[in-house]
Amino acid sequence: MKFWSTATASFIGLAISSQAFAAVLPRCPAPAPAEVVTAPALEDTAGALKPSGVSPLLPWPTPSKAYCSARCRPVVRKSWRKLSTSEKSKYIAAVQCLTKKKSVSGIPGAKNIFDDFQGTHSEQTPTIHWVGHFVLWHRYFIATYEHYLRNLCGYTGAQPYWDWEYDNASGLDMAQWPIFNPTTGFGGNGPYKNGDNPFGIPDRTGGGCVPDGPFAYPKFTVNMGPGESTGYNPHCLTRDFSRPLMKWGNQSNINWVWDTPDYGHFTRRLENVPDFTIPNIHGSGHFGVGGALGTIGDAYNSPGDPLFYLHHANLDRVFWQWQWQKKNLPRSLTEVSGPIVAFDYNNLSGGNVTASFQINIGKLAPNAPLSALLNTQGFLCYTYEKP
Ligand SMILES: *[C@@H]1O[C@H](CO)[C@@H](O)[C@H](O)[C@H]1NC(C)=O
Ligand SMILES: *[C@@H]1O[C@H](CO)[C@@H](O)[C@H](O)[C@H]1NC(C)=O
Ligand SMILES: *[C@@H]1O[C@H](CO)[C@@H](O)[C@H](O)[C@H]1NC(C)=O
Ligand SMILES: *[C@@H]1O[C@H](CO)[C@@H](O)[C@H](O)[C@H]1NC(C)=O
Ligand SMILES: [Cu+2]
Repeated sequence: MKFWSTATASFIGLAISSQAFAAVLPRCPAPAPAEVVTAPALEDTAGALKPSGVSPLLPWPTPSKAYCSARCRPVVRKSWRKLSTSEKSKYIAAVQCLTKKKSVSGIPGAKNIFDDFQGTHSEQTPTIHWVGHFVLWHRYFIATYEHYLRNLCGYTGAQPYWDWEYDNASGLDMAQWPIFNPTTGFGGNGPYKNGDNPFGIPDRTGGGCVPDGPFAYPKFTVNMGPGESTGYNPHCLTRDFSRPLMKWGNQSNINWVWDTPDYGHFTRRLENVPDFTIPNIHGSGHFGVGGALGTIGDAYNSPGDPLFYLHHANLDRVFWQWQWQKKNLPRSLTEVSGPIVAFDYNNLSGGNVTASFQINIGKLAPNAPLSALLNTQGFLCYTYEKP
């Protein structure tokens, strides 16, 4: 089964201007020796990291001016459930701030920066899933969102993650999980609504507008979608809990993804296959929360649910743990593989990605080669709290 037509890969990389990339980022704080890891030589990627076409709203450092090198302390991403109430509300306020900043992407339906992220994902959906660069495209996307929260909206924390494997193991029903709390979290399920369920999502329980929390309509609107159109179509955030699919996000399924010898096999297990009878941890947050009618279950518009960023941060953490704790560095900081064309695992049409393969997230950030994104403490600048 297919979630979208693979023929619609219409994203076009734009040409490039670099002048906006002056050093504007905050100065690095004092080093914290315990956290320091030696980054691979950034010269390897110098010149390869080109800003794309248009000046992004916020500058990124060039590799030679990486604002966070081995001398610098990365921001530490924490689990949502471990944030204080005040930290949670500051994160939510920063997300709300993004929805008030004028759009820069040129995507037709995008009115604000939050929409720019959703629209950028939507435009590229057919070319960034079931490919070798899936995990690094999403890593860059989340890091850019974190960058905007911090540098455009005054947020001083790191992007939090949602460790669904912990919530699942807690024994609480998902309606009780802290992430869905209407006061200190992202609000809960939508009311049950009849609707199409072409892929046969099991036990769907919602589908209507999320009625509570900070992202209830009309305080918050999803401005594009559903589906592949990026035209302006403001509507409510929807969720459609499916408990059987949410359960995919458990520790034994993470262990199965970790039990892989190289990058290509790792990323393939992370996504697994688009089949709702076969578990995959990437699908847990998308379809456990989004079901058939929920925003985060819409392959194009899933970033329209602010939870997307916490779900993908957790997948990124699973990747980070595999890189740093399960595998031999520096191999996991240099090696990439997997198809350029979606599902082309036999290399019939497009070949495999290489380290110089460019990730493009439109006007939100400069293009970056995969080689610059493998390390979270080089061009990027974050790490994860030790579990
Ligand atoms: C979490 O996983 C356990 C074990 O698979 C399961 O028994 C439990 O029902 C799950 N919890 C939820 C809320 O899905
Ligand atoms: C995790 O989920 C898989 C199915 O997706 C199931 O077979 C396995 O028993 C679960 N593990 C735990 C620890 O709940
Ligand atoms: C392409 O990558 C896959 C892993 O995703 C690997 O198994 C395969 O050998 C690679 N093919 C070539 C020709 O390098
Ligand atoms: C993919 O296959 C083509 C055709 O056999 C081959 O020329 C190319 O080198 C392969 N590329 C990779 C990266 O596997
Ligand atoms: Cu995606």
